[in-house]
Amino acid sequence: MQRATSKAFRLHIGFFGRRNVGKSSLLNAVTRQSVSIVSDVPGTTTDPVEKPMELHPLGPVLFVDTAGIDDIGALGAQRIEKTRQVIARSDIAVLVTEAGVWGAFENTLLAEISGYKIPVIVVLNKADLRKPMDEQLEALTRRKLSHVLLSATNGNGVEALRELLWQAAPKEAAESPVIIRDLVGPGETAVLVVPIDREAPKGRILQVQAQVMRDLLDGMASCMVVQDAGLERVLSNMKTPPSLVVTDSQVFEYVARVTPIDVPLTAFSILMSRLKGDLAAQTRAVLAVDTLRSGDHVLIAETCTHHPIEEDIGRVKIPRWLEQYVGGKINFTHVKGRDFPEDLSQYKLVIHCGACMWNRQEMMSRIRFCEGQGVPITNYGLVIALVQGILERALGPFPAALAAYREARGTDAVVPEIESLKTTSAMVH
Ligand SMILES: Nc1nc2c(ncn2[C@@H]2O[C@H](COP(=O)(O)OP(=O)(O)OP(=O)(O)O)[C@@H](O)[C@H]2O)c(=O)[nH]1
Ligand code: SF4
Ligand SMILES: [Mg+2]
Repeated sequence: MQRATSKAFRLHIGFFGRRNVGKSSLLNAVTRQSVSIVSDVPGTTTDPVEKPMELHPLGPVLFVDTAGIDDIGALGAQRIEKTRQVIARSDIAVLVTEAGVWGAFENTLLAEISGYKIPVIVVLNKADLRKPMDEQLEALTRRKLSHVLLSATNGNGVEALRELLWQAAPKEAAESPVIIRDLVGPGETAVLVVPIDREAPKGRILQVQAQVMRDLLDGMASCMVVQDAGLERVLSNMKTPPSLVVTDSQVFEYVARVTPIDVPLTAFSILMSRLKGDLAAQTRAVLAVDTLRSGDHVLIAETCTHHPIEEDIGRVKIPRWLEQYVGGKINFTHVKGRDFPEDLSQYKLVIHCGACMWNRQEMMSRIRFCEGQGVPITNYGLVIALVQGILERALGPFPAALAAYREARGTDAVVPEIESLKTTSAMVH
């Protein structure tokens, strides 16, 4: 069977399944918005409901919620045909069902999806009501079907679904993830603050800085690169304020002071957390800093084995700032590259570099490893922003992470536009 060409460059992700399994609820949970009408009356969704959004780090996607098509007689051929058309233009299919629910309908749907040779992810929804029997899970594993236990009602499993979507995405999408170009539109300007101090590498700039510049160029945006000392002058000379200032987190506090409050600001390492890791989870984890007491153990991990700049941040600056913040002595352990303790039980917190040299899967597996041991893992830039009192500002460009932080901290969570402050036409190229 020939696949219909996707109508645009967005990755199309379709939600399919019987009526009432929670497809529309899942769309709302993934987008954190009320996009599709939910009700306990089977057959609520009659026509496909589309929601374009930024799904980091994949970039622009189009989620499509479809009508449940189990009861052919009651629904009519037209509705079934519409759902079929969505299958035909999907890049990834999400087959939604519930614990204990799998029959001829799911097998037929799966066969139809397989005909288009697109990856499929099975969601066992309503996990808050009941867990699947072992046999159902074993059958999915035997058939090599990616699956996730999820509750659209309480949100458990939604992050795992995002991860599976990332893994299932066609290679081209995964190879050119969005770093910054969703935040700075075509024709707009970003200011990048790159301090050149004793530790700066001679005659070159860091890979992460080069990657950010390249991503801006890909998005037809421009950038000004400036040292911290020149920032104030550059900003005051600009006729139009920049769409974003991105700084090396070592000079975060100073840059926050001289950048007008209405200009969005973040750090290279926070962009990296979004790209390589899980910004919302790493942001929630940074709250562990507030629970640190004198004598606690903290693990500081760096991906590069030789890197004087990060070494200075990891070995000198972060320890100094953290001890000042906590008001006591912390026991720091430093690890590099793939060295990582098997047993994390003595650590209250893991602080990781931006991992710009690693691929996302490697960083995510480290995050999952720490989470599996119940130890929060955060990121250099997030810790520095917190101890310098500018975390909320640094998260301004990432409303979903900011909401996750506020929710974890127990303050009013403002429900944001998902992941991205704005979607610009930069994505259309
Ligand atoms: N407890 C629980 N209820 C859920 C969950 N997800 C959906 N529901 C409920 O299941 C019912 C159906 O949800 P919908 O999202 O409308 O289901 P749908 O698959 O879109 O249904 P159709 O549009 O009719 O095909 C609603 O009453 C939801 O509140 C869940 O994870 N847990
Ligand atoms: S991988 Fe980590 S240590 Fe290496 S340059 Fe990137 S942020 Fe720095
Ligand atoms: Mg529905």
